[in-house]
Amino acid sequence: PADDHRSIALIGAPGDVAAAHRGASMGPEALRVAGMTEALAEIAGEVVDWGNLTGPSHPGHAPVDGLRHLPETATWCRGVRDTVGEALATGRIPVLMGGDHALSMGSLAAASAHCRAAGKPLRVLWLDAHADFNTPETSVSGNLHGMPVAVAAGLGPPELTGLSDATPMVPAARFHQIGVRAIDRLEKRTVAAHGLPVADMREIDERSIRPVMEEALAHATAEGAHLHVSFDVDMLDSSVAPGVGTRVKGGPTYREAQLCMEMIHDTGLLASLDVVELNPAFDVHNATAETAVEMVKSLFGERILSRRPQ
Ligand code: Z70
Ligand code: MN
Ligand code: MN
Ligand code: MN
Repeated sequence: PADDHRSIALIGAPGDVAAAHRGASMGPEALRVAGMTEALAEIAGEVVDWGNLTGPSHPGHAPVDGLRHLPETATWCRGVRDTVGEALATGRIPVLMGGDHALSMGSLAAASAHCRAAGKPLRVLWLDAHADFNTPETSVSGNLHGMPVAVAAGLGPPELTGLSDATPMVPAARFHQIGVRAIDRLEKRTVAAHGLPVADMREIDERSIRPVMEEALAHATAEGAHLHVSFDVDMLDSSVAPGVGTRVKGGPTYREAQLCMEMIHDTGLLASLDVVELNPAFDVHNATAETAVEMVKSLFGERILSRRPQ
C-alpha cells in the first residue's frame, strides 16, 4: 500500500499527570534508548523525531469532583492534539510516545478532526488491559488515564470532550478493544450500556487471537478507514511487560501480541499510533521499552520471513 512510504513523526509526550503512579513521563526517552527511531527508520523509511512536548508536572493533588488533575490533563491533551494534528495535516504518520493514556484524548481529537476534514471513516483499535471507559461518576480512583475512551465517546467533563469540535470525537461503536481483563464494577455497566466493542481475554482464550483480530479489523478494512492504534503497553501480559504503572496478569503473550501487530500492519491502514503507559520506574533494564519497540516494528511491517500472510 501507498502507506508504506509515508514518513513518520515521532512525538514525545512526557506527561504523567493523569496516572496513578508517577514515572510514565520517562517513557519517551526510554523508548528512544530502546531504539525506536532507528527501528522505524530501518523498517518504515523516513522518520523524524519531533522531540518532546512540554506541559505541567505532576501536582500530586487529590481528585476534585471525581477527577484528579483535570486542568493539567487538558493542557497536555491540547498540546498533543495540536502536534498530532500537524503531523496528520502534513501527510505523516504520527507516533505518539507517552506518557499516560489520557494523552490519547489529544491524538483522538486530532485523528477525528483530520478524518472529518478528509471525509474518511475513523476506526480505533484500543490495545489495553483496561477498558479506560470510566466517567467521574464510575471511577474509583479519579485518574483520568482510566477515562479516555469514555471522553472520546462523549462522556466526561466538557474541558475534555471539548478537545474536539465534534462530540463525540469517536463514537463508542467505532472502537474495538483487545486484551481487556480489568474493568471496574461500575465501568462494566457503562461499557454494556454504550455497546463498546470489547474482545476480553476470555474471548481471546476461547477463539484464539487470529479470528478475534480478523473481526476487529474487518470494519476498518471494508471501509478503507483511517486506523488509529492506541497501544497501552500494559495490554501485554505483566510477565512480558513489567515496566508499566498498572501490571495485570493474564494478558496476551509475546507471540499473541506480535501476531496482533502483524495483522494490523497487513491491513495497510495504520495511520496514527500511540505508545503509552510505559513506566521506566517499574521496568527491569529497559526490557519493557525494548519489547514495546519490537511490537512497533511488527506494526510497521517487520517480518520474520519475507512471505505473504497465510
Ligand atoms: C482503573 C481506573 C488504568 C491504565 C490503569 C485503571 C485505569 N480502571 N488505565 N492503567 N492504563 O483507575 O480507572
Ligand atoms: Mn508495509
Ligand atoms: Mn489504557
Ligand atoms: Mn491499561
